[in-house]
Order: sequence, then structure tokens, then C-alpha cells
Amino acid sequence: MSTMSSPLPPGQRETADFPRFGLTQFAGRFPSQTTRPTLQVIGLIESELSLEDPLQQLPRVKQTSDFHCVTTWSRRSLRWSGVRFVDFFEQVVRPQARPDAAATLVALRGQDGARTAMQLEDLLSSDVLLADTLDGAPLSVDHGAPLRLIAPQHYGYKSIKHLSRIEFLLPSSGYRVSALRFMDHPRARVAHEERGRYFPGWLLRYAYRPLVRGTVALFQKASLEHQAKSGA
Ligand SMILES: Nc1nc2c(c(=O)[nH]1)N[C@H]1C(S)=C(S)[C@@H](COP(=O)(O)O)O[C@H]1N2
Ligand SMILES: [Mo]
Repeated sequence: MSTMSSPLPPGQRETADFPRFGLTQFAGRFPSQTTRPTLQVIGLIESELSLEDPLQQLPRVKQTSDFHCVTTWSRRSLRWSGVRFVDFFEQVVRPQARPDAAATLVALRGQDGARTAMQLEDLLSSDVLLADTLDGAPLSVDHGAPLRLIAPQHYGYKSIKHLSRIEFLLPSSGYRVSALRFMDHPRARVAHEERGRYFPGWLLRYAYRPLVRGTVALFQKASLEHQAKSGA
């Protein structure tokens, strides 16, 4: 799906680069496993799964999509490849783990400890990917190695990098995400400007925009230090 010529969603501005980004507490945290992905499937299911190379045997797809961070920067036309989440769900999770039909909330966790949750219904959209390449190359550590979620219709904080665990939950489970409560909208649909809860999206634009430069710089510095240490 290409969204190249469409106007940007409300409140978003195009960036010239694609920065490593997130909540500041994750700037200095990195995945320990960056090549072969393993994915745990847990929660309200009949059998827990620990999948090595979870994309194996699933149909691979390429997708060009825009990426929208809640803090208002957008990166156009990123070229991802991987498998559709819906295929992973229908061909692996449903037959092997057999999730309870009432478990319609799905928590996603990265190796760096970052946590978010999405409605299963939103994850089953055909443009939601488990991605392992960007612009034709394996994902870099900065952008989510070895495997990340890509949910282009949702703000970037739902697209968990270094994805290591998927947990099926009841919507009433009270699952705690990484962000403060007001920052986490249960759906976070970009088209509806669902940036967070309690405050209207247009108001959060002005609260978040001034934080972008400093956050990018912090993440960049931490990456350089990490590369120097790991000799990469
Ligand atoms: N594991 C993990 N996933 C994450 C984050 C993070 O810090 N850790 N940051 C989120 C946020 S807020 C954004 S905007 C995107 C940024 O993706 P990028 O670093 O590849 O640009 O990743 C999201 N997924
Ligand atoms: Mo973000």
C-alpha cells in the first residue's frame, strides 16, 4: 500500500530523516538479541508458544507506508517487508495457541522493556506487519532489530521495536503500558488524531512538538555510545 501522494494526517509534519525515537527512558536500552528473532505468545490462550524465527513459512510481503509519531513528526514512504500480522495470527497463533475469543486486547513487548497494547481487531488490518527489513536491508538496531511491529494507521508508539512477546488479555485486565496513562490512547488512530486520552489530540500537538529535538538528540547520543561499546 502506498500513501505517497496523500496529504499528511492532522497536526503532522514531514521529517527529512527517520530518527530513532521513543520515551526517553528507553534511549539507553538496547535489544540483546539482534539477529534471529524469538517471539513468546502468552496470556489467555490454551498453549504458550516460544517461536524461533516466527516469520518462517508465512507469505512474505512488501509494503510502502508513512510513519506517524504522536509528537507530530511523520516520515513518508518507508519500505518495509515481513509478514502480515493477520497471516501470523490465522496461520500460527490461532491453530497453535488457541486464544480465548474474549481476549481482544493484545499487549506487545520489546526486548528493551517497552510495552504497549492494541485491540486485536486493529492488529488484524492488512497493513499491520511483523517487519524484519527496512529499505531492503535487515532492520538496524535503531529501527527495531530483529523484528518489529508496523501499524501505519496508528501512532508510532504502537509499533513496538525488538518485538519479543505478545500477550492475549481481556480488555478489562488493567494492563499497564510504558507511557503515562494520559499519553496512551487505547486505539491511537492517526486519522482521528487519537494522540492520547483525557486531552484532545490538537492540544497534545502543542505539548509534544517542543520535545522532539531534545528526544532525537538523546536517542542519537545513546546509539552512538552503544555502537562504540559494542564495536559495531
Ligand atoms: N521497543 C521499543 N519500541 C518502540 C519505541 C521504543 O522506545 N522501544 N518507541 C516508539 C515510538 S514513540 C516511536 S515514534 C517509534 C519510533 O520508531 P523508530 O525509532 O524506528 O523511528 O517506535 C516505537 N516503538
Ligand atoms: Mo513516537
